[in-house]
Amino acid sequence: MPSTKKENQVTTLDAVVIGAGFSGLYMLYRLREAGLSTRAYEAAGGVGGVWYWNHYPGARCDSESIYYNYTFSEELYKEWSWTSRYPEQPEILRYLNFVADKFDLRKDIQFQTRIKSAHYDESSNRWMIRTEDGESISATYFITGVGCISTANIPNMKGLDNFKGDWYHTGHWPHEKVDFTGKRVGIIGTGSSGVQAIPVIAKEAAHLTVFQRTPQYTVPARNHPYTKEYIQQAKENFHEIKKTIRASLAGLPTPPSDRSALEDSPEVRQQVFEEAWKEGGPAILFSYADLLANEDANETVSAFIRSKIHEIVEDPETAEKLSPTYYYGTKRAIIDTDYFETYNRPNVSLVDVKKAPIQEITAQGIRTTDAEYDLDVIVFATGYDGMTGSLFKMDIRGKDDVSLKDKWENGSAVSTYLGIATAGFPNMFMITGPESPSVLGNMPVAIEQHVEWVMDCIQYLRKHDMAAIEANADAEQAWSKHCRELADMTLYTKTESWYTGANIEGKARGFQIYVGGYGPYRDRCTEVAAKGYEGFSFITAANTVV
Ligand code: N01
Repeated sequence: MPSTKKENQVTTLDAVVIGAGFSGLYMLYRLREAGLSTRAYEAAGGVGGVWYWNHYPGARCDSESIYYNYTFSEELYKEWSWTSRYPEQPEILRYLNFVADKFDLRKDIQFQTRIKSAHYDESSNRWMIRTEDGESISATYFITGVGCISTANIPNMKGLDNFKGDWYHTGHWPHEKVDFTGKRVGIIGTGSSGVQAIPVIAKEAAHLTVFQRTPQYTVPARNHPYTKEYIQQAKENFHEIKKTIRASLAGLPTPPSDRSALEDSPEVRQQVFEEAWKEGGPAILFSYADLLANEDANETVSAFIRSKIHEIVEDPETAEKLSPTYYYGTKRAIIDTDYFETYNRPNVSLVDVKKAPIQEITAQGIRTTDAEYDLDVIVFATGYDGMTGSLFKMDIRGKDDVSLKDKWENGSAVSTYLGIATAGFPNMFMITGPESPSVLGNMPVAIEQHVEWVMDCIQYLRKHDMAAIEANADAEQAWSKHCRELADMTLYTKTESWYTGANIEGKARGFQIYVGGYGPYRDRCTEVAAKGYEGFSFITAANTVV
């Protein structure tokens, strides 16, 4: 439903939810179920969040589908049947539309509406939220479900406006088919998106040139269709699956090994890695306990994957160019279908743009410092301004008119309490905000935990007749410190990646994700609530702080 100009209208609601992806849909469902007047605002023309926009060729989830869904409703779980181990984007989008229909959510979602600002008014303890087309909404609770990786990073390359061909970013892919037949295509970026798109585009294009800055480790997904029996078994095990993934470290049922990679002999280790390689998916990352914590342990798996690259890629020079040197897993661990094999195709070439950087986009294509490449289409698989990008797109202001962007010093001083709340912004809740475990696992599990915690908190406020809740500055500082200390115990902070903000020009560096795992994080959040929301203050209806 396109919105119309509504400049003078103020809608009054109990809660406003931003986004209609996995987070927004479930939050809306729970708030409405609890009897709160609620509306979700969504910039896209339909539900799905990142799965609405990430329509690029080959887009697929890298968590196994029977776990990559909601588990709050047994009925929903049993009504939906996934078709393959790793779901394709169109199937995930169909699933989210199915959820929206089943729970009749669409009637409370305003599509094609971007939120411009959200300002907290201390005298009334309410948020005033404004849309880009001038509508104002006054709400008690302001809840962001904007996604951790939803603001596209289109590098500021000289000359893009002059390019005569078409160009696309993977995260804003058109919904109509982009036809690469007979075209000379260039793709920039070899992260999760590039690694998925490259093999598919290569099959269609006349020629594909991959502009690679950092080579990537990726392991075979070994995707396959599910049998009816397998799906049936998952449905029968619904309660067990739900319990296991909710208590797990990464929202998946496979428990990570408790062995060090250095405890095994090279022969045993090789066998362990070979088996994980054969199994596909994330198995290799979980094969030893210390792969992300110990440099020598990490080198064992990194070297194994490099040896596989040399086995698969026929041209030794290309294989060498494709071989990464950073610590495996410290950029997002990728799973693929025929990624390295694609470089054996005669219509694919690899350009190392670390060695010869891109100088400019010309009318005809891309010019690097040592060559010019004529192209009909350029695909930017250049990622996202993660964690804070989508929050900063809105002008969010808390007490004393302080903006979130200023409080967090444009990203260099992000601090939250539990990744859900931040001091000075009462009644604002972030679903999978910075300093929550979010992207380091199977997202729907993280999302459900946050939504349920927020819902319980709101119920608590209503039951105790409290106007607002606010994170305390000292609790927040302690949480942020804890997050940094945990991250520093891992290898994550030793690699430049979007996790550390290093992919965005001028963005401050810092690892803004809780690495302690979903299960322990859930326990901590539950404990905080059980202790009467320890670390938070309450504002009474009479506007006193208790
Ligand atoms: O983005 P990325 P993504 N010149 O930031 C390169 C999730 N996701 O969209 O590594 C040249 O990982 C950049 O190079 P470098 C998942 O969490 C999940 O692929 O910075 N190159 C890199 O190669 C993932 O982690 C799924 O040196 C430039 C690439 O672009 C996150 O989204 C699928 C450049 C960006 O990689 C982001 O993944 C897709 C420049 N100026 C995404 N700027 C699944 O579930 C950037 N690059 C499967």
